Amino acid sequence: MSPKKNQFLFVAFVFIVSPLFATKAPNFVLIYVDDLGWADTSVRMMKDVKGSRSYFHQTPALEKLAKRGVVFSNAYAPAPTCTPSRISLHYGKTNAKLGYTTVHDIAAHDRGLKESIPKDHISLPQMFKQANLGYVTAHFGKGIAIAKPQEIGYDSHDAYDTGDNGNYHGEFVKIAPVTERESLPEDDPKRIYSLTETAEKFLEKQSKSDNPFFMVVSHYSAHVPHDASPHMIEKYRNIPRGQYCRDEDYLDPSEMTKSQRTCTWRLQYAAMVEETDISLGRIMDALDKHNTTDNTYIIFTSDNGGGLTPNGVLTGGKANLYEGGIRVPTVVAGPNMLKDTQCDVPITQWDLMSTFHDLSGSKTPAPKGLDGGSLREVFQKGNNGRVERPTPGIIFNYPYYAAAPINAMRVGDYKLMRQLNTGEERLYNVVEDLAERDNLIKAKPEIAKELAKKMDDYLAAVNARKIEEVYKVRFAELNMFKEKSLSHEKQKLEKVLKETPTDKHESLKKEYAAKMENIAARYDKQIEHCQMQTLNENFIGGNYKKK
Ligand SMILES: [Ca+2]
Repeated sequence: MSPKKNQFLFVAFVFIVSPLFATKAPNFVLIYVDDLGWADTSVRMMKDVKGSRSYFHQTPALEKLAKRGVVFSNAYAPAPTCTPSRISLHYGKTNAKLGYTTVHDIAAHDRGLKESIPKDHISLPQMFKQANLGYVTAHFGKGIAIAKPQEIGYDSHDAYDTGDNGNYHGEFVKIAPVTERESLPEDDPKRIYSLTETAEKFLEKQSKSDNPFFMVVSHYSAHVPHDASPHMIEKYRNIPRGQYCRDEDYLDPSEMTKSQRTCTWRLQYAAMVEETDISLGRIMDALDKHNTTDNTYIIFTSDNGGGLTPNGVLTGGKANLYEGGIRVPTVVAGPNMLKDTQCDVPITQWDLMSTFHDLSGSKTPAPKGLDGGSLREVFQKGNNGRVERPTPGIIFNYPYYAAAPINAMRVGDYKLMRQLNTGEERLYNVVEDLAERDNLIKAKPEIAKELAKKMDDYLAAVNARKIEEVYKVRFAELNMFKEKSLSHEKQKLEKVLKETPTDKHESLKKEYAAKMENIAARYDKQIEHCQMQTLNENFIGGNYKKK
């Protein structure tokens, strides 16, 4: 056999039998942090904006990831709170289309979305399965609230028997029964370390398989109640004081109120953010160890804007639609991506479904009705790339009954916000005016009109909830809760009366009458609060009196 022929046969042999020579579908690791603000990490989200990072918190692993990849300066969470963001990310569609827009979205209930799986929509893990490329999917940590991970198609998960993994799983070893609740050990604050170990084990297992994977590591950090390792808190006590730190942050925890210790203690918050970053570092190390870094996309981001420390130069935070509530720290690294680059093209988390579908190489058509576009071009070309979406912009639908209800839309450099109680509109150029100080509604009426039309057309097309409907359903819900509670007490009284001698009936009746009065008063207060909320004219906040 001639050497040439021999060589040909060898190549043919390797090509046919060795998976090493086949192009393997890439892996995806999504690190989803809870309530982490835009300027909460030590990575500048914008190279020329000083106030786009924290000068106190230290997140060296994210710095390393940023060097390996792209920092997205204009990356948006789908919503300003947890649940709607998680649902939108998982289905690649806007909250307006999915009909799930707020935490405890009562209006979603009669659309079949509450406590159930969104009907007629394909989830991320289901999309990966449909690709027929052998993807193994895993979800560890905080869930998506309306379904357990296994119910929306994840192969591997750490879901508990008692409902979806909610905030309590970042606090207790076991949730139910309530009497057996036990706090997580001191060395596992917010379950950060055990969650990391679960992810590491999954990566170890996958390293022995030829199947590509999609893994979500969904942190309970940095949601309240905050927690961190004592040694890490001490580290922050002993480094130069941070920009946002106050005297009270340097008290001994024994001198603090419970609320200070768990919700506002900024040394602890910094420590918790760093420990979350340690987790990212360990996952990056595990990928290196298994030689999978080169074929793995790592997406690091947050489900909504920061709720504690100010979001750098941005206005607002969690639960409102100023940039501080929706713009989130986002860093992505992976195969064929630019390195150490900042990309300013606006992106949102409902783009991830289209992106993963595209990058996986799936030949199965993408799920129907997606609102996102593939980020392939911006991953590879940065600001020279484009994101093609079927939807004409990034749209936020937040008809909330317990805070300022707002719809907003970002198109190009502009963002239009509309207060749903009053119809008042505000327009900002969020590129030139990051802090949204200069309302351009009078100066640029044509742009405002164009954005308003796009927003209204889209919302009408997807039959988005109107605020009036949301209030109506909320009032009905509160009245239903009130009636149920009262009737429950009444039944209890009737049962007790049957089991008790008649001479004690009068006092029992009085006791229950007082109880029922309290219950009624409690619900009446909530109903009154919601009534006042209908008068809320603000763009930020739940207090209708604030201007
Ligand atoms: Ca959140």
